[in-house]
Amino acid sequence: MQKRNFNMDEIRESFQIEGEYAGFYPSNYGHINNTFIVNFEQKPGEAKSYVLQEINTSVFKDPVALMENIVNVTAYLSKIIAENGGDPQRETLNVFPAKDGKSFYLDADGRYWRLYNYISDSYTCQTVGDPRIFYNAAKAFGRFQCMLSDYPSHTLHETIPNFHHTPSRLNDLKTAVEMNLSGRAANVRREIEFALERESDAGMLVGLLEKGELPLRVTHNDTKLNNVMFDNGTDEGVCVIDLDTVMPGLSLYDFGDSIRFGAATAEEDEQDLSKMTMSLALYEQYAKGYIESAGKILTENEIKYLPFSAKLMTYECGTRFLTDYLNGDTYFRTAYGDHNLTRCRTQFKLVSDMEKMIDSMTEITERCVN
Ligand code: GN1
Ligand code: MG
Repeated sequence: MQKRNFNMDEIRESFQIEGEYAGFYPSNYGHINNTFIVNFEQKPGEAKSYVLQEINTSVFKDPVALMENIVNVTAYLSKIIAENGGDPQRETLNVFPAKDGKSFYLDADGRYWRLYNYISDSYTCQTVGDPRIFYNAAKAFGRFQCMLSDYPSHTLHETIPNFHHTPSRLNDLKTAVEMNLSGRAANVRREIEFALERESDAGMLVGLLEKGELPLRVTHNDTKLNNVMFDNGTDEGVCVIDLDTVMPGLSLYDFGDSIRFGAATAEEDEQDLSKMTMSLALYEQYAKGYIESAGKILTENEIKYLPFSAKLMTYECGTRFLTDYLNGDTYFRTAYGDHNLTRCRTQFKLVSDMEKMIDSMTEITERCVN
């Protein structure tokens, strides 16, 4: 069914928000959901902002279960933050219910909407300018990991099954090559080869998990730099956002994905591959911040595989971009025809570079532990 344009008046009136409506604007940095900032004036001239999101239901097939996870996890985080003397309205997302008490509003076109607090006096980053920012991001994700370390993981729904199960991501690629729905397979032989040649890496972490050599935790699973809000004054990471994929997982998924995105010297869709590599200096900042904040809960094996996880998560992400390219761009939002291919190429360039740097990454990690 072709969806009509949504009606912002109807949507915002469906939530319990105090004050006079004062307009909205789109804020789309992610590749998945549709995000808007909506403003309300509680007193004349004093606007309070909220984050309104349309949940992408072709990616998140069970939005009700997804919202149940988020309500429970954010309530849990709020409690811990308050107990530690923090401010739960700034240091975690909070769900504002719809007027019918549900955690979302379902509109007449079958679209799911949710409303969060806006983290005031803060900003996001698409790339690391100052290395200190990356160190601060690591501390924020490490803290997030620690706060959830006693959360009962079996109570969480798996919002996307096998999300970081790298072997099944590789299988998805093989299926996409076979189906060749977009007719593009012949143009990307080199990229397909690159992914297939690394098949033995794909099963490494899930293999260790199955053998009980890595612990299952509650993890964020999408630890891009732009999923941390930084304080305008101190540049500290105040709040971790984008909680759709908070599920049982490996701490290494979170560490690896952060390095993939934040230690890269160019954006995910840089066309000039010569600009794309991994910065060892940034790797060090992140490893330092993450080990300082989460080191106390990490096992020896979790530490040991930190460098490898960066390579694996980058490989997995590149494989997903390539799969989507072959499937005709149905998953990630794209801005031009070869956008997913460009993204795949930056990721595979990073993988090759990380393979050359793995010994240095290991040395740095050991230095951060001691
Ligand atoms: C998506 O929504 P966003 O942009 O934070 C994707 C991640 C990928 C990332 C690549 C639910 O994240 O897994 O690593 O794009 N999220 C989902 O930029 O698939
Ligand atoms: Mg996301």
